[in-house]
Amino acid sequence: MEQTLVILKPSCVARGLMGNVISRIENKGIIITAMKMMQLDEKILREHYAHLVDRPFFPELAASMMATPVLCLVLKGVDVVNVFRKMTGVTNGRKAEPGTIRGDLSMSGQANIVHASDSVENAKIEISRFFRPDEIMDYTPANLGFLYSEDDLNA
Ligand code: IDP
Ligand code: MG
Repeated sequence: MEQTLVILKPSCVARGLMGNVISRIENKGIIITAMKMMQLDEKILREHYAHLVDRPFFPELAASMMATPVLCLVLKGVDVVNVFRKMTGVTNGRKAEPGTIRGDLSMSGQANIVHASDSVENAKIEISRFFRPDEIMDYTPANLGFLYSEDDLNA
Protein backbone atom coordinates (compact mmCIF):
# COMPACT_ATOMS: atom_id res chain seq x y z
CA MET A 1 0.00 0.00 0.00
CA GLU A 2 1.07 3.56 -0.72
CA GLN A 3 2.27 5.97 1.96
CA THR A 4 2.19 9.77 2.11
CA LEU A 5 3.66 12.46 4.37
CA VAL A 6 1.37 14.99 5.99
CA ILE A 7 2.37 17.95 8.15
CA LEU A 8 -0.17 19.74 10.32
CA LYS A 9 1.21 23.26 10.08
CA PRO A 10 1.38 25.89 12.84
CA SER A 11 -1.88 27.33 11.44
CA CYS A 12 -3.49 23.99 12.39
CA VAL A 13 -1.67 23.41 15.69
CA ALA A 14 -2.13 26.96 17.03
CA ARG A 15 -5.81 27.10 16.11
CA GLY A 16 -6.59 23.84 17.85
CA LEU A 17 -7.51 22.04 14.63
CA MET A 18 -5.29 18.94 14.92
CA GLY A 19 -8.21 16.81 16.13
CA ASN A 20 -10.41 18.04 13.28
CA VAL A 21 -7.86 17.00 10.65
CA ILE A 22 -7.00 13.69 12.35
CA SER A 23 -10.73 12.89 12.56
CA ARG A 24 -11.08 13.44 8.82
CA ILE A 25 -8.16 11.03 8.22
CA GLU A 26 -9.67 8.38 10.52
CA ASN A 27 -13.22 8.85 9.20
CA LYS A 28 -12.02 8.35 5.63
CA GLY A 29 -10.48 5.00 6.57
CA ILE A 30 -6.88 6.09 6.03
CA ILE A 31 -4.38 4.28 8.27
CA ILE A 32 -2.04 6.41 10.43
CA THR A 33 1.34 4.68 10.66
CA ALA A 34 3.41 7.43 12.32
CA MET A 35 2.81 10.69 14.16
CA LYS A 36 5.37 13.01 15.75
CA MET A 37 5.54 16.64 16.89
CA MET A 38 8.62 18.48 15.65
CA GLN A 39 10.02 21.98 15.83
CA LEU A 40 11.17 22.68 12.27
CA ASP A 41 14.23 24.79 11.51
CA GLU A 42 15.46 26.74 8.49
CA LYS A 43 17.66 23.86 7.30
CA ILE A 44 14.87 21.30 6.97
CA LEU A 45 12.51 23.92 5.50
CA ARG A 46 15.00 24.84 2.79
CA GLU A 47 15.03 21.15 1.80
CA HIS A 48 11.31 20.60 2.16
CA TYR A 49 10.42 23.76 0.23
CA ALA A 50 13.40 23.62 -2.18
CA HIS A 51 11.06 24.51 -5.06
CA LEU A 52 10.18 27.80 -3.29
CA VAL A 53 13.45 29.03 -1.70
CA ASP A 54 13.95 31.68 -4.39
CA ARG A 55 10.43 33.06 -4.14
CA PRO A 56 9.95 36.43 -2.38
CA PHE A 57 7.53 34.93 0.11
CA PHE A 58 9.95 32.19 1.27
CA PRO A 59 11.22 34.02 4.41
CA GLU A 60 7.65 34.58 5.60
CA LEU A 61 6.70 31.01 4.72
CA ALA A 62 9.70 29.64 6.65
CA ALA A 63 8.89 31.85 9.67
CA SER A 64 5.25 30.70 9.58
CA MET A 65 6.36 27.05 9.58
CA MET A 66 8.60 27.64 12.63
CA ALA A 67 6.03 29.63 14.64
CA THR A 68 5.00 26.58 16.70
CA PRO A 69 5.84 22.88 16.59
CA VAL A 70 4.17 20.97 13.76
CA LEU A 71 2.63 17.49 13.77
CA CYS A 72 4.09 15.17 11.14
CA LEU A 73 2.20 12.05 10.08
CA VAL A 74 2.70 9.13 7.75
CA LEU A 75 -0.56 7.87 6.23
CA LYS A 76 -1.13 4.54 4.49
CA GLY A 77 -3.81 3.46 2.04
CA VAL A 78 -4.58 2.46 -1.53
CA ASP A 79 -3.78 5.50 -3.73
CA VAL A 80 -3.41 7.54 -0.54
CA VAL A 81 -1.18 10.25 -2.09
CA ASN A 82 -3.93 11.32 -4.50
CA VAL A 83 -6.76 10.68 -2.07
CA PHE A 84 -5.22 12.92 0.58
CA ARG A 85 -4.27 15.67 -1.89
CA LYS A 86 -7.94 15.78 -2.91
CA MET A 87 -9.01 15.93 0.74
CA THR A 88 -6.51 18.81 1.21
CA GLY A 89 -7.84 21.03 -1.59
CA VAL A 90 -5.93 23.60 -3.66
CA THR A 91 -3.17 25.69 -2.10
CA ASN A 92 -5.15 28.86 -1.36
CA GLY A 93 -7.76 28.26 1.34
CA ARG A 94 -10.02 30.93 -0.17
CA LYS A 95 -10.11 29.02 -3.46
CA ALA A 96 -10.23 25.48 -2.05
CA GLU A 97 -13.57 23.70 -2.40
CA PRO A 98 -15.83 23.48 0.64
CA GLY A 99 -15.54 19.96 2.02
CA THR A 100 -11.76 19.97 1.70
CA ILE A 101 -9.48 20.61 4.70
CA ARG A 102 -8.25 23.95 3.33
CA GLY A 103 -11.68 24.87 1.96
CA ASP A 104 -13.32 24.30 5.33
CA LEU A 105 -10.60 25.53 7.69
CA SER A 106 -8.44 28.20 6.00
CA MET A 107 -8.80 31.72 4.59
CA SER A 108 -5.13 31.93 3.58
CA GLY A 109 -2.78 31.16 0.71
CA GLN A 110 0.05 30.50 3.16
CA ALA A 111 -1.50 29.55 6.51
CA ASN A 112 -3.31 26.65 4.86
CA ILE A 113 -3.39 24.06 7.67
CA VAL A 114 -1.67 21.07 6.05
CA HIS A 115 1.16 19.94 3.84
CA ALA A 116 0.60 16.79 1.80
CA SER A 117 3.05 15.02 -0.53
CA ASP A 118 2.16 15.58 -4.18
CA SER A 119 3.49 12.33 -5.73
CA VAL A 120 4.49 8.83 -4.70
CA GLU A 121 8.10 9.66 -5.48
CA ASN A 122 8.09 12.82 -3.36
CA ALA A 123 6.24 11.04 -0.57
CA LYS A 124 9.13 8.57 -0.23
CA ILE A 125 11.68 11.40 -0.08
CA GLU A 126 9.60 13.42 2.39
CA ILE A 127 8.86 10.47 4.69
CA SER A 128 12.58 9.76 4.99
CA ARG A 129 13.26 13.46 5.62
CA PHE A 130 10.97 13.57 8.66
CA PHE A 131 10.95 9.99 10.02
CA ARG A 132 13.41 7.23 10.81
CA PRO A 133 12.26 3.79 9.54
CA ASP A 134 11.78 2.52 13.11
CA GLU A 135 9.31 5.35 13.83
CA ILE A 136 6.85 4.03 11.24
CA MET A 137 4.41 1.40 12.58
CA ASP A 138 3.61 -0.78 9.60
CA TYR A 139 0.65 -2.66 11.14
CA THR A 140 -2.52 -4.03 9.58
CA PRO A 141 -5.63 -2.67 11.31
CA ALA A 142 -8.20 -5.26 12.41
CA ASN A 143 -10.95 -3.56 10.35
CA LEU A 144 -9.04 -3.77 7.03
CA GLY A 145 -11.69 -6.08 5.54
CA PHE A 146 -14.31 -3.38 6.16
CA LEU A 147 -12.18 -0.58 4.68
CA TYR A 148 -11.43 -2.36 1.40
CA SER A 149 -12.67 -5.20 -0.79
CA GLU A 150 -10.25 -7.75 -2.23
CA ASP A 151 -10.58 -5.91 -5.56
CA ASP A 152 -9.43 -2.65 -3.97
CA LEU A 153 -6.41 -4.32 -2.42
CA ASN A 154 -5.42 -6.04 -5.67
CA ALA A 155 -5.93 -2.93 -7.83
P1 IDP B 1 0.92 22.94 -1.84
O1 IDP B 1 1.13 23.03 -0.35
O2 IDP B 1 -0.54 23.08 -2.20
O3 IDP B 1 1.55 21.71 -2.44
P2 IDP B 1 3.14 24.51 -2.95
O4 IDP B 1 3.07 25.29 -4.22
O5 IDP B 1 3.98 23.29 -2.91
O6 IDP B 1 1.61 24.21 -2.52
O7 IDP B 1 3.62 25.54 -1.84
C1 IDP B 1 4.00 25.08 -0.57
C2 IDP B 1 3.44 26.02 0.49
O8 IDP B 1 4.03 27.33 0.31
C3 IDP B 1 1.94 26.27 0.40
O9 IDP B 1 1.17 25.26 1.03
C4 IDP B 1 1.80 27.62 1.07
O10 IDP B 1 1.85 27.48 2.50
C5 IDP B 1 3.07 28.33 0.62
N1 IDP B 1 2.84 29.14 -0.58
C6 IDP B 1 2.74 28.70 -1.87
N2 IDP B 1 2.53 29.72 -2.72
C7 IDP B 1 2.48 30.84 -1.95
C8 IDP B 1 2.30 32.24 -2.24
O11 IDP B 1 2.13 32.67 -3.40
N3 IDP B 1 2.34 33.09 -1.18
C9 IDP B 1 2.53 32.66 0.10
N4 IDP B 1 2.71 31.39 0.42
C10 IDP B 1 2.68 30.47 -0.59
MG1 MG C 1 3.59 21.26 -2.64
